[in-house]
Amino acid sequence: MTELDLPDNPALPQLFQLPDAQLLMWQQLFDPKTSRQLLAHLVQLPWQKPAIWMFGRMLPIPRQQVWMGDPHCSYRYSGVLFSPEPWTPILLQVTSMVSQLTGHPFNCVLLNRYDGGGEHMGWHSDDEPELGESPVIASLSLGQSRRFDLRHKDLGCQLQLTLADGDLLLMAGECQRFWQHALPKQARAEGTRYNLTFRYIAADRRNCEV
Ligand SMILES: O=C(O)CCC(=O)C(=O)O
Ligand SMILES: [Mn+2]
Repeated sequence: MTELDLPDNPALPQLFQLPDAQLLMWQQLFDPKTSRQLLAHLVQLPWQKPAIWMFGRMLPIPRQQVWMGDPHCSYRYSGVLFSPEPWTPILLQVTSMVSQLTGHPFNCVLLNRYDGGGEHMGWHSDDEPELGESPVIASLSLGQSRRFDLRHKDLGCQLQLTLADGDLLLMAGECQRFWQHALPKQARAEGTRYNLTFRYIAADRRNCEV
């Protein structure tokens, strides 16, 4: 299978009115068959649990990941430089659909895999220098539903969302400058969840291997 049957006319997104951020969510983008096909593709990717700097030590991340994108899209994350896996035709197709739907270009994707509710991602912003001044991040969830939290860095307001199979969340505007987000542990969420965060790295912002 090299092509998915992707929706060409999805419903309009929900808009969240937040200070200092533009947040849009398209719910349940895929029919069950397409979602199963995409999951079957994701399972086959070369998942890794690299060690990164956390709490002053090199520790394995509490999830698995794959970094994929155009050849220049190296990405430095918590002290480690990741070189991109080449695009698979299916993920290139999904990326192009996400770009078309959101109106933003994307040329790389961080794929995360959470095997059960103990796997998680701590509070952070996607504000690495290679992503530019105001990064636009599109986040596609598949599989197990999980809670997703956002908090404003100065105002103290919080938002809790549930991200379910096929949901696409767009974090735009100044979201990465003023807000942090996290995928907390969730004891009863036993199934595997995949999340794809689409990003854009300009060719002149590429990382140097020094
Ligand atoms: O799994 C999620 O929903 C969050 C992923 C995320 O924040 C990231 O990849 O930077
Ligand atoms: Mn993030």
